[in-house]
Amino acid sequence: MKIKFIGNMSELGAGTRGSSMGLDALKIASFTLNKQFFRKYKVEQIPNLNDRLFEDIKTNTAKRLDGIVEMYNRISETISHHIKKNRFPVVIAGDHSNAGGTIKGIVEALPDERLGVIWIDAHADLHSPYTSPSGNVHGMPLATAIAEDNLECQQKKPSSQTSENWNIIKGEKQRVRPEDLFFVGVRSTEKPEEHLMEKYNIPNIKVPELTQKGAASVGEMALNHLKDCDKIYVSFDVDSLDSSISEGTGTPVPGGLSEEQATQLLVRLLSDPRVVCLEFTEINPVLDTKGNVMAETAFRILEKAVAQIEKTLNS
Ligand SMILES: [Mn+2]
Repeated sequence: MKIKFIGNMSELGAGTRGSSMGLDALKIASFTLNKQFFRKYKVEQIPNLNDRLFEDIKTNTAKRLDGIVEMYNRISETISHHIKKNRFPVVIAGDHSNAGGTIKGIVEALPDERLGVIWIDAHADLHSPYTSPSGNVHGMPLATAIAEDNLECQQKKPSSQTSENWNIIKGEKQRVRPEDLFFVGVRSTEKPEEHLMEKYNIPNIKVPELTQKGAASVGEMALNHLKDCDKIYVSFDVDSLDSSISEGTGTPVPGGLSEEQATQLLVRLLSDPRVVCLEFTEINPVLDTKGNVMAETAFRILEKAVAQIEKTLNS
């Protein structure tokens, strides 16, 4: 099995512009840090629809959802193709809405396997068009994975076109069971998301607890929690990192992980051969007030994570 790098620079789901530059920012970071990483790992790009950002927003409860429906298909086709060819996709994505397409692709490639998801993020990303205050779809990917409208907490009335498109990206059946989700670092949530986290008893290891227990043992906890899953997807939103490191991401939040904690956590998770895909997302150099610090930090974490994937694949 070999690693396959995939660039998916769609930023249709974000509320601020610039995460489509995340991969370029990582490449620049590799030059700054004098690393040959991207000489070894060539990146296959999924064509995006970011030109649609110049068009008016027609669907306020789920902005640019028509484009995101199309992206879900492009992403899932690419991801499932590589997994079927026995490759390990490492995805560098623009905004986090794309992760819903990645999950769709994994499930399409492995329809008989039970997929667990470890979501390392400041946010729960469990909103739907019925609950989202902003309408930004990067807050909704996990709701598509567990096929959840959350009507118990309904606050918005989407148009019929939005509901139709939402039903399309949710798919006909649930791709991931809610009990197979595991959160690390989630610390900025809204009521409707908290309702689902309680309802489904989704574990969330916040940073103080992680600091106390150690990042590696939290990784162990997550893997144990998903003991009944055949395969695991790890999604790393860089806003899980503490905002004092860098604000080079769409929605930075204080009280996050240190670089070392994120690295240790990912290395522990990726030592489990059940992990089939890793995604890094929401690096936004346009918002980075310190230069390219977010991408440089993410690059160092990525390099160690990928080294662990190589080790696990070769053992
Ligand atoms: Mn996220």
